[in-house]
Amino acid sequence: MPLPAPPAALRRGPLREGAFRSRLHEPRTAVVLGRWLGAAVLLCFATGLISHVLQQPPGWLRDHLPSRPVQGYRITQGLHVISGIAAIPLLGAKLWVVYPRLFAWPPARTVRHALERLGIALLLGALLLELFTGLLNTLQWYPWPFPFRQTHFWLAWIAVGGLLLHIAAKGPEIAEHWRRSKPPLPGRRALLGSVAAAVGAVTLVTAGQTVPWLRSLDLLGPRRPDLGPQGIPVNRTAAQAGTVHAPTDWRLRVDGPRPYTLTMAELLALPQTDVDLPIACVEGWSASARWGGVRLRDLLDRAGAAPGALVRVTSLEQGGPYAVMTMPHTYARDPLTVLALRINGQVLHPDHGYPARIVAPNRPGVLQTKWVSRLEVL
Ligand SMILES: Nc1nc2c(c(=O)[nH]1)N[C@H]1C(S)=C(S)[C@@H](COP(=O)(O)O)O[C@H]1N2
Ligand SMILES: [Mo]
Repeated sequence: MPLPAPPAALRRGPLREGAFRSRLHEPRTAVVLGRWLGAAVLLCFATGLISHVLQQPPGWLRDHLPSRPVQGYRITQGLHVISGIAAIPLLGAKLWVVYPRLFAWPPARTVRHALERLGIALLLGALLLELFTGLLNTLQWYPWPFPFRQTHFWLAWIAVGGLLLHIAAKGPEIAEHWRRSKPPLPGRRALLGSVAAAVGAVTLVTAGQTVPWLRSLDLLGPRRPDLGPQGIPVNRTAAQAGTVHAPTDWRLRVDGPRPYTLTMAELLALPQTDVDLPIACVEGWSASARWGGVRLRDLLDRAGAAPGALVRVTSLEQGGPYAVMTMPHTYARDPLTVLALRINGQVLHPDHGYPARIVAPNRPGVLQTKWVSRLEVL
């Protein structure tokens, strides 16, 4: 049954007959692109949840977060940013295929149709805002008044909820076009090939910010993981954090059942260890270094800490969201978790946290506290 045409006065622009001439505004192309986009969004969502939980675990999960695999967070956060960036050209292409339906007449045929369109508006709004805020976050640019992390987290649920409802509502149509049509529609392969090439290109020129063997192609990634003092990037410099001059009489204070303080010379006289661990920033870059210092658990044992104790780490930094960090025992007891005094054999640069910083395996960069002044056994 042909759909009614809009009233004569409205039959212009996208509402005139034959306004959309490409053959490719059709369901099979939408289904193929929808599958790719859906896969990217779901991967991005799952890895985003992992990041959220590692950074701010709910109470019941806190003591069960794994400190392995060592490169775990680096990989999941790398995939998060890669899949998020890939979703941008995929969403663009998908929207191009289906946008003529925006001008369907009448705008709502039935209540069900109206609800479906409302759902798509919600899904699209959430997804666009989510990808936009995420992309700007990789540039460390926060030009909005709302808190990034909570907004990004809740928008993700709206987007994925909307996506699942959309898939359910379109189920029969998706099923009908799931398999390749014969004969193939001219032009479809070329379109899909170009979209795949675009996704491949944006991935190749940005993934080098976290994938070492793609580093030389990292043309558009906001960070080069090998640029920065001592060959490692810096997110927040000592000057920005107001800790440029660590006090000359700096002491590490350790509070617990048997509190004590240590000078730098005393710290250096303790057994030292070297660990190879990455800094994996939530903003999408990561880089490995060899960190030298004292095992955190040795310092905690000396203070008489119980094995399951939670540890609070305080920075010299005044204020700032990362000045105080708590560490569950699964990280604190890990033999790879160190209070680092050296990076790649050199004394820490002030921007990397001189006099001392925390480095732990499988933890987001934001929790690798720099300029440490105090440890507390809670
Ligand atoms: N005290 C303090 N520690 C901090 C930060 C900070 O702002 N203040 N930034 C964190 C973030 S977001 C990251 S990614 C790492 C980066 O470490 P780097 O600058 O040595 O590469 O430090 C973390 N430690
Ligand atoms: Mo970070």
